[in-house]
Order: sequence, then structure tokens, then C-alpha cells
Amino acid sequence: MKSNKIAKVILLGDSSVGKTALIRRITQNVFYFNNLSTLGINCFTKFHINEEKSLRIRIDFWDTVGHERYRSVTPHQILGANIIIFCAQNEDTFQSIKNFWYKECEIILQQSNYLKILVKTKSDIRLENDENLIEEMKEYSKTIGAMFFETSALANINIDSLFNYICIQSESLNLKDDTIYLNRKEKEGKGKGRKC
Ligand SMILES: Nc1nc2c(ncn2[C@@H]2O[C@H](COP(=O)(O)OP(=O)(O)O)[C@@H](O)[C@H]2O)c(=O)[nH]1
Ligand SMILES: [Mg+2]
Repeated sequence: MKSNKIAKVILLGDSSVGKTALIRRITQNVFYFNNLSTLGINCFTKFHINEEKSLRIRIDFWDTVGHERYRSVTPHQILGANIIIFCAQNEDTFQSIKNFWYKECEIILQQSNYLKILVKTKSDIRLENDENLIEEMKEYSKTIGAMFFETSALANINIDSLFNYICIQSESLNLKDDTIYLNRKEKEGKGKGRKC
């Protein structure tokens, strides 16, 4: 591959909206009713390869490992993010996106050009006010310039569409290089090394 890149994806939203389940479904195609996985591992990876463009993108999905319970986002978790997926399941958790998670991201990421996605999770569960909520979420995504998806990790709804969207959009984002240079000359020649 001529070009190897890394895309940093962060999922944000209140506790229990289904962020971990979404990551596990996207990256491993599994679903667990009780996600013990949040203990320890917090980054899951999936590759996007475009043979025609000779491009390989390592897409890292970062889970928020319980901090969301205290609604504390530390800048280092978010800094450098290329894509933010805001996750909400119902009216309350959607209000949290508007009043907290999105605002916090805008403060931390400021002028950075990051891709925004708004996801309504657990769409296998029908809620009383679902139609209104979906309309509200669509409207809101337009105002913040986000793409909107209704997903279910349990029923595997729209998971592929979401991942495909991430892959296609990643190709035109300004991503970090993931090329490992074997010797210094090669690195100096290209002017781009791997920063760890
Ligand atoms: N019905 C349904 N339940 C889900 C779905 N995704 C997650 N859950 C359940 O919701 C709970 C919280 O999910 P989790 O991924 O841990 O939420 P997180 O705190 O945002 O990471 C767990 O009991 C999951 O099994 C879904 O798509 N549909
Ligand atoms: Mg979790």
C-alpha cells in the first residue's frame, strides 16, 4: 500500500446508551448483553482498504470506559479525533448531547476539522415519542453538520451503512500517517515518520 493512515474515532454520550455495544458490533460483529469488555481494553480497530487508491486506513474506535458516568471528558481523550460519534438512545440522552457532549467537543477541538456523526442507538426498541425524537435528531444533525444514523447493535441495523460512511469519509480527512519507515533515510526522504 502506498498510503497507510490512522483515523481516530471517539464515541461520546451518556452511560448505557450503547456505545460499547456499537463498537463491538462494528469491529467484531458480536453483541453481549453485559459488556464486561469495558474493563481494560478501550480501543478496537478495523481496517478500510481501497485497492484502487492503494490506501489503507486503520480505523481506531475509542471507547470512553466509564468516565461518561461522571460526564467528564478530559481533553487528551478527544484531542486529535478525526471523527466523533455522538450516541443517544432517547430524549434525555439526546438532550445531553445538545447540552453537554457536543458543546464540550467544540470547546476542546475548536477549529479542528472533525467529522460529526449523530447516532440513535437501540433502534430495535420502539419508544413512545420515537417519531418526534427522530425528527428532532435529524434537524439537530443538520444544524451541527452531522450525518444521522439510526442503529441497533443488537439487531445489527445500519451497522454496515455507518461503517461504510466512516470509511468513505475517512478517505478525504486529514489523517495521521501510519507508515513505519525501516531506515532513517527513507523517513527523511519522505519527510513523514510515525509519531507514537
Ligand atoms: N435492545 C438493545 N439493547 C442494547 C443495544 N445496545 C446495547 N444494549 C444494551 O444496553 C446496555 C448498555 O450498553 P453499553 O454498550 O454497555 O452502553 P455504554 O455504557 O454506552 O457503553 C447493555 O445492557 C447492552 O446489552 C441495542 O442495540 N439494543
Ligand atoms: Mg461502555
